[in-house]
Amino acid sequence: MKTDLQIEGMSCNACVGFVASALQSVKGVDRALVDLNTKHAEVEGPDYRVEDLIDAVEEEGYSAKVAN
Ligand SMILES: [Cu+2]
Repeated sequence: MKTDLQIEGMSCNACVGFVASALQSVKGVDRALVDLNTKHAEVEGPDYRVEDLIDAVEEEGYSAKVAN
């Protein structure tokens, strides 16, 4: 599956790193590409819960919603 998230609150590449590792640590996620300029994260993996993605981002202090 694949999910496009809109992320709010990122201001630099460190933020991108925090969000990317949070997303990658979610069970069932293979990879997460986070773009600072577009504020989007593209997540791919065989099986994960979208709510878990959003929770993981929020735990890092950012907010996320499904963009597609
Ligand atoms: Cu930052």
